[in-house]
Amino acid sequence: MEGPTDRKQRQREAFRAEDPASGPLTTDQGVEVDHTNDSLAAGERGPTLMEDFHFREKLTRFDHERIPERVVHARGAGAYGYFEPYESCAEFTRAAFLQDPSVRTPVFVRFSTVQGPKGSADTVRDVRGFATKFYTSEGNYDLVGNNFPVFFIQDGIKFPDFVHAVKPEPHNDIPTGASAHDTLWDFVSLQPETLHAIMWLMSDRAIPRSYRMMQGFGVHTFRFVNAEGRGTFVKFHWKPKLGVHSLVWDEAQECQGRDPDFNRRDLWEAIEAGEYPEWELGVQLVAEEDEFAFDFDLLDATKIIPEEQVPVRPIGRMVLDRNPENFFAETEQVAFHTANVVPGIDFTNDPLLQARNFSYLDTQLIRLGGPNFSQLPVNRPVAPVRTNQRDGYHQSTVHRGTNYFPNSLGGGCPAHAGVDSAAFTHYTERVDGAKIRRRSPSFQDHHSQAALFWNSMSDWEKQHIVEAFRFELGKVDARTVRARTVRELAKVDGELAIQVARGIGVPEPTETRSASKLSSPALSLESLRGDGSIRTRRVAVLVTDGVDADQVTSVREALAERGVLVEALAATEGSVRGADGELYAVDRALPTVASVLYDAVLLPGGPTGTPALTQDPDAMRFVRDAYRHGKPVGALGSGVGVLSTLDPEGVRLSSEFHRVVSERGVVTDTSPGTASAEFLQAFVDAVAGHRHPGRRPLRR
Ligand code: HDD
Repeated sequence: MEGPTDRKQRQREAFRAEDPASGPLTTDQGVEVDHTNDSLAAGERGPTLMEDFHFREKLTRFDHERIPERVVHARGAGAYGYFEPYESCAEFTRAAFLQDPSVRTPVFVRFSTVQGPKGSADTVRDVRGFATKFYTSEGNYDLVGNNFPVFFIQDGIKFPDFVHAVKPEPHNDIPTGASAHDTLWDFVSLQPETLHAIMWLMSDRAIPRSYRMMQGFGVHTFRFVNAEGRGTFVKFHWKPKLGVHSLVWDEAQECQGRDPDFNRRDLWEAIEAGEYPEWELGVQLVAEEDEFAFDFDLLDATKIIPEEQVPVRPIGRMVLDRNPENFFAETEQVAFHTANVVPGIDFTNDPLLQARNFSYLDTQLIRLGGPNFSQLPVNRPVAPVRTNQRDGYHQSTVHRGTNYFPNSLGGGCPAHAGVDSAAFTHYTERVDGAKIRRRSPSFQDHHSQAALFWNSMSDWEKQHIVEAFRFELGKVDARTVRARTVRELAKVDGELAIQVARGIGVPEPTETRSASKLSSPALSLESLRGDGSIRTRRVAVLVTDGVDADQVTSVREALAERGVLVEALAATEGSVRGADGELYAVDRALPTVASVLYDAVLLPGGPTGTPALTQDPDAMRFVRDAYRHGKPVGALGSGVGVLSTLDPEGVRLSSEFHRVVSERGVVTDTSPGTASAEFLQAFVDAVAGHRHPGRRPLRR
């Protein structure tokens, strides 16, 4: 991966004007401007003149630079790439982009948080949006998903209620980007259908390490339709090649201050460095005749189909390989819509999906100022567009000819597509029933799958969930809401409810049963580690005067070979003097960074020891935080001594032997000199393990 110097160079290039040779500054009307630093005035100290059309145009355009941000998912980051299927999916769907492995379909993906406004921090506890626009030969297909496979409500008519409850409270607009407040938990405790998604929200899935390291889900049951018109129910899954990894809560909170753009920057920098993120698209397929084979309703978006019951079948891969050139033009103006489907992909009667099919077009009309947003470059289909839709705000197409159907004066064009064509035909589904406003009884079990999720977690994941509930409910002022939530949790799992109750000062429930005995191992982060690659991980090496530079170089080289970004940090930028008397370059000064911005830390040694490190509070805080957050920590030679000052009991033992000791992500080797192959392998394995939650907790 490229180093910080290359990055700074690239950044400078990005700031260059589009084409410096294209000529001087002009007005919007193309009139050349010779002076934009002073407004036109009557005399050097006189009043500004109305006739300064350049001044007025410049200010007016500035005043109008903002458009309404998205009502939800306002904060996000996007990237372009491509999708290619592994093999033809013709048996199930006629969608052209899923037929031929040699055909690459361009995509644009936008990742987002939900609750916070456009300027909020990235690493909040929240659902992440994962919306993909496929520019297919048959028109645009949008898969507008999230990184959770379930949603908080079952019917879209409740969406405004849910969003009002989770958004900042109406009287003081607090909190920003957080769900830890009264109105959300009031809603949750009164609306048990939220419980399954709430379990996901309290889990580490809600604080992803990277957009590149999270799953995506279409959530709803959709329908594939093949060329014969046969339908098959389908659920979509994106699986990241790098595995699914999360932050820990303390770290996520600190990141909000240290780098509010943590996830956006990560995506941007990886793509700039040529480390293109990749996901596999998988489908769960259910034959139409098996619609009622489950103990939940396939139309209920608060339910998953456990992978152990219906395996996920990989059908293709997506690679993101290009950053947008202009955030506003592309990422801000991209307009997704669940009803953007192509022939071969259709809806089901899921009432949440049906509501979304109304809401997205409606929201784009107001957000993008009228009906012509599909002409914006990021939204424009690659398939030809021929409609009789005309005019409206910001029309940029110069239409010619007739604008109605049928016509004879325009030669009958555009005509209906022929019967054998690629035209979209809605799936033929028989529908009959009384006109009612009532939830189906098949949607009424709100607890079994919340319990299934809980049962599927490892011990440390359960621990994090309990701590998250305690944190969130601990911020709720209304005791009645805390108590009611715990009573609801007791219907999911008594043990969980008791543990939560103990942390928030409400009566412990007496019920200790669980709503389900089932579990789905595929849901645990333990089973989603990916291919073990450590590419793009960031490792900090703390250096001081007297450091063994050869040792650092050998570790750096070994990690760089594996695609890891290594940065040398010291009290100040510039360089330190190594034990051999040579200067060793420092990439960043410790006061400008923090352990939460790295995945692992290495403490090298030096023949005279590295006492300076233990004297530097920034360095010691760095190591302490990495240790507390369960990150891989490597220490060599006298670096082991630095580590043992933090956790004498945990590290002392291992430092007594001149050999490599690797325990819960702490890898030490007290032998002097170059790092051994054994140490390097153990450290690489620890980094691949990502997080080592079993480590003895350290106090701050
Ligand atoms: Fe939504 C945006 C995902 C339920 C109404 N939604 C939005 C985005 C994502 C999702 C990823 C951001 C798209 C972007 O990056 O521009 N939403 C979901 C998922 C849902 C869901 C996975 C449940 C399965 N949404 C949902 C419901 C409604 C909406 C039930 C309304 C009935 N969603 C919207 C919206 C937004 C939106 C108001 C705001 C901005 C936008 O559409 O473009 O229309």
